[in-house]
Amino acid sequence: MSTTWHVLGAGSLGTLWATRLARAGLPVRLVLRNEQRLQAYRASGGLTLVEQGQALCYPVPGETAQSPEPIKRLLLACKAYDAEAAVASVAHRLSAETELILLQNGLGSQDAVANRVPLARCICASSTEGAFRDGDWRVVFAGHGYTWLGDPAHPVAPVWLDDLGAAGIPHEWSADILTRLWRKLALNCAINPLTVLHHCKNGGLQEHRCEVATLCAELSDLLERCGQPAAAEDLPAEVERVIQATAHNYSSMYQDVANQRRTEISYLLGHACAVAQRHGVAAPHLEQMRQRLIVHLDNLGLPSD
Ligand code: NAD
Ligand code: KPL
Repeated sequence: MSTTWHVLGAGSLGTLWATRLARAGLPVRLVLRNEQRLQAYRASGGLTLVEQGQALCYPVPGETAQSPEPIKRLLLACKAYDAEAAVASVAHRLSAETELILLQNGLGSQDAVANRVPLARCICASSTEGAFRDGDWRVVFAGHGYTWLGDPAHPVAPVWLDDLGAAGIPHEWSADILTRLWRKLALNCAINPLTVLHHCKNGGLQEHRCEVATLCAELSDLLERCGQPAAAEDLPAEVERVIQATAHNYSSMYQDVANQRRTEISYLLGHACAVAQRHGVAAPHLEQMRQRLIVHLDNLGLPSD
């Protein structure tokens, strides 16, 4: 009998994973915040995945976080700023046998979660898949991609990666997941805040090459001096490549701001600036960018933490 996948966070990525796992016949349960959310979910009949214009509903069973049953495998699919509180809400159900898969972008939330549940194994993920919600309990699979998974504390891959293969979730076990997370964080720091402040698509940054180059130089220096030299390799060239390849897209932070949603600033630029300070690395342009972004978010009435 396969271990049940408990999925906490019925948003874009949580639904994308839950529906594909369920479609493969694997046991999945959706963990909801409270009884009210559970009743609303049950009334909807299940989770809907829209793929290539076709919508299919999967009746994944739901439960509340407060339920007493033990959790052996937990996919934490909320935003970085919600991760610690979300895992705390199910802490009474976790044990030394529990494995957590952390889908959060950026850095900082993974350590916060691991400190909350020191006995459980925490596996970090970095994903280039794309999905968005187009209604309650409904998600559109917008961009095919890849998910890298790894455990900074333990290099051996878990056997349940087979479940991901069965579910058609493209993935790879990564022995250097921290390098991947730092590299993605650096890309996000070089691109996302500037797209918000210049109010442009990623391609619009071709008009702001100097600012991008300055941020890349500080990010590369920071990565090299905080023990992540591999994440710094050819960073400016990759940032340039991503800007070109995604020229017609709006960055995820731009979309959050445009939709009046809280951003993950503290786990991206905020984390980079905090680490720079801790290591005594000068990063004046990153810090200035963070301050400008905070003022911009404050002016829009959005949370800036
Ligand atoms: P989302 O906002 O669509 O979904 C998060 C869900 O978690 C929401 O439904 C929210 O209500 C729920 N949640 C939060 N706290 C909870 C709690 N205590 N109990 C129960 N539910 C709770 O977010 P998302 O877009 O799926 O992003 C999740 C993470 O994945 C983020 O860090 C994001 O940056 C990253 N990511 C997203 C995508 C994407 O395409 N959406 C791609 C790559 C990475
Ligand atoms: O991941 C991204 C995002 O928008 O969050 C890219 C496309 C790399 C831009 O930083």
